[in-house]
Amino acid sequence: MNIAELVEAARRGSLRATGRLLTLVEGDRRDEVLGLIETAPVRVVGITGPPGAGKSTTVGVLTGGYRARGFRVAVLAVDPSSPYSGGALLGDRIRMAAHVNDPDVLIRSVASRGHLGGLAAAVPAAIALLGALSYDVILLETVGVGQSEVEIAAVADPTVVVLNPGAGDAVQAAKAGLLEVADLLVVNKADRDGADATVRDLRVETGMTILKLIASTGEGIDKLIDAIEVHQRADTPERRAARARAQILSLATTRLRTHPDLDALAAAVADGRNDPYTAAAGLLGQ
Ligand SMILES: Nc1nc2c(ncn2[C@@H]2O[C@H](COP(=O)(O)OP(=O)(O)OP(=O)(O)O)[C@@H](O)[C@H]2O)c(=O)[nH]1
Ligand SMILES: [Mg+2]
Repeated sequence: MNIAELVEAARRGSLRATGRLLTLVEGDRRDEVLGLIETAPVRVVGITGPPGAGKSTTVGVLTGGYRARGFRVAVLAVDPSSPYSGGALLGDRIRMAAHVNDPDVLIRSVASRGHLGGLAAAVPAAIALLGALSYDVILLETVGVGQSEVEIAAVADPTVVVLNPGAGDAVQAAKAGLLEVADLLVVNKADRDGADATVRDLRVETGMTILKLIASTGEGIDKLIDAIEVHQRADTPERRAARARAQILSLATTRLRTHPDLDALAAAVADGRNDPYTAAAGLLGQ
């Protein structure tokens, strides 16, 4: 099948064709695919937080909640330590199993290595493709440990940060800059001791309203979906422009990092033949 045929098959609902197109946009045929599709607006919900906070479990129950509302759902798990296929945690597998045979749910792990331009370049293209293929919502899971390649806040609206009861999580989140990117803060595992204290601490620290969630039972998920909805309805041209600016900068930085002249310019600056100001202007083609 050529790309046009793949797009046609994906439009008719073939998950296999969609998967192959996603592989193409992650690689060196991105522009060919993007040239053939008409972009459509799609909601992107970012789910991030420390390892093990319950992000995948939250994504699982969110998927169920959105399906119950009639939405088509795509899940992109970016560089997960517990991928949805292969070595998935038993809990993940059971929770996502409800959706595995649902043609209106696509679950995809975005690999972190070996792709042109890295993840930062692959994710916006995948989002554009999925929007064109009439998905209503994309759930984007990334581990927020401070050096994530993807600036999730640039593509997601809202960015939901998932934390757990206990002082350690809030401190770690603050250190990793997670509190700054959070549009919504969730204390998951609220069945554990200390949830209310953590909610109070986070409220004092951020001034935000904190949602409590027990993702493993789904308790609190409707409130989370409602809060996501309220946030999306409040979107403004300014907020869209801020996200677009961050995306452009992220893509431009990725390109500059792999610029063919970078090594030669660096060598010239290192041995004094050039100065970094001139070299930087040269890199930007000025
Ligand atoms: N007690 C309790 N356990 C939970 C809850 N939500 C998730 N868990 C458990 O926490 C563990 C980690 O959950 P995951 O959903 O895999 O967490 P994650 O943030 O996706 O983990 P990584 O992708 O590995 O960073 C699993 O054993 C879950 O069953 C909850 O609300 N309460
Ligand atoms: Mg996970």
